[in-house]
Amino acid sequence: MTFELPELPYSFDALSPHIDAETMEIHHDKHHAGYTDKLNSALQKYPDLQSRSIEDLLRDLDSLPEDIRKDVRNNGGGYANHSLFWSVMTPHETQYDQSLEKALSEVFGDVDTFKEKFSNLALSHFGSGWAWLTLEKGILHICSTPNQDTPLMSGNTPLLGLDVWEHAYYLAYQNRRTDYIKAWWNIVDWAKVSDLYKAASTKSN
Ligand code: MN3
Repeated sequence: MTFELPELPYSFDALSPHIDAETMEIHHDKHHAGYTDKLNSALQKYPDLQSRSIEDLLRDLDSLPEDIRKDVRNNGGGYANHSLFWSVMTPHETQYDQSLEKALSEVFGDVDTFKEKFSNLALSHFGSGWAWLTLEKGILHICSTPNQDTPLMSGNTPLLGLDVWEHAYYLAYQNRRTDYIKAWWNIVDWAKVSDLYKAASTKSN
């Protein structure tokens, strides 16, 4: 068994004007496909590992053979991060459910303050990486990770992730990461994030 590049749940131009079609096509068909291929080739030598889930591999990097650990970290991380990224965006208007709204308000004050803090984190992250909303031991947190590192590596569950690598926005926004982040909120799939929150909080209870 090998890992497969998930299909985008919408067309390349569906998220436009917030994310343009050309960026989506290159990002999915080249970048995400590249991480997928490189992950599979790293695992080729180790058929036993191919049956493990990507979450499982990333949660336990130290248990992997040293010669592929870095490749699984970078490309497995890239594989998992982008799979989540496509799934938490949508061209349709969505609403968060009450349990997520309540949890966000408990931690951050209200949803707008959460968005502001998350945006600031995404903006101030130096270089390539991701901004995250995670569930850690039943509590919502925001954090950022460098490169393709993922909260899964620390045993936490990512609920929402924003790719701040330049390849995610440079064609349309050039150096204006602020504008990209601001536009991205228009295409967040709150229904999906609410579902992920429910699933993760059921598991951690
Ligand atoms: Mn990317």
